[in-house]
Amino acid sequence: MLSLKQCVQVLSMRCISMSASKLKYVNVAVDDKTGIATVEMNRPPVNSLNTPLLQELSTTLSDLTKNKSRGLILTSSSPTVFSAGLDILEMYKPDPERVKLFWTTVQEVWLKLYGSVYPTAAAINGHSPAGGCLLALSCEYRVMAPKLTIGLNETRLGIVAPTWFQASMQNVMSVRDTEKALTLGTMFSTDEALKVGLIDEVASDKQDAIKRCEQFLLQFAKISVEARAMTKRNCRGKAIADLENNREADLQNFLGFVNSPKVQRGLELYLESLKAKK
Ligand code: CO8
Repeated sequence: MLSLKQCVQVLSMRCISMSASKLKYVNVAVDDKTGIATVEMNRPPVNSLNTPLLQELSTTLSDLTKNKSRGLILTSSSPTVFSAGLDILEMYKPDPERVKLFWTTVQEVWLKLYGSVYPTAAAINGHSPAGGCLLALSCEYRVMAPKLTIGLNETRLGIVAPTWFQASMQNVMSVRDTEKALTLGTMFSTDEALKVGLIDEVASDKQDAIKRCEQFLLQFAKISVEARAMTKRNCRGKAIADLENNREADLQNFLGFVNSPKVQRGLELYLESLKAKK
């Protein structure tokens, strides 16, 4: 016979799988022993974050909250890329209505992930530039496979990382290192990222990264859920409130930026440089 705790776990697994069955770009698997959900971004070739992928991430994060998840491990189905960041095609020659939805969904995913009640960890199994780095930084713990790159490289595209991107980095790195990394648009190697505190551990591969994330999350099994959540809120609350109270202004700032001819030219050149690699 199942214990009460097991019944709750089975019920929550079913709820998650009901939403998960409708997802195209996100794979969700909940471990029935630990209650930890592994969420795998699955939008080949590089998990660039377009509106549908962001919407599925947002739905998944809400499902985890509803189901009182014991924890989230965020990873990627790609063997080489965690996420290539925001989909540049959503920002290049943007459709006016779609680009608004795009940015408000980026805001929504960050608010849900950075402020989640349940504990979170990123198993970074591939390169993680810009928005990919932001997703990893929004988690509470980061484990990365060797010989990869990670960073907020926005200035290299002629873009300014919003203050909440900056706050996410400053939450784990010194103010000095954050300023240097953001102004230079530094992409750190795995070893460099460990040195500056951008990641917490180096793993041998994806499975090892997931295992180490799980070990981190399991530490919370003996901690009061409420005390944990309130403490996390105290640590992260200011950055969250800053965006929650200024979402429209942040959207207008983004629209002004993305619609400027200079930024459009920069995005065009960047897209060309990606194609030219081949
Ligand atoms: N968006 C859209 N398409 C992309 C992106 C992207 N971010 N990244 C790669 N692609 C495309 C490439 O153009 C290529 O397309 P195609 O097959 O049609 O030629 C395809 O994906 C595969 O790319 P690669 O051949 O480059 O794949 P690799 O495995 O060799 O390299 C990398 C993977 C390392 C991820 C590499 O693609 C890369 O460096 N990508 C760019 C990453 C980047 O700089 N992203 C920045 C996005 S901007 C952002 O996230 C924050 C914006 C904040 C805005 C704030 C405004 C106020």
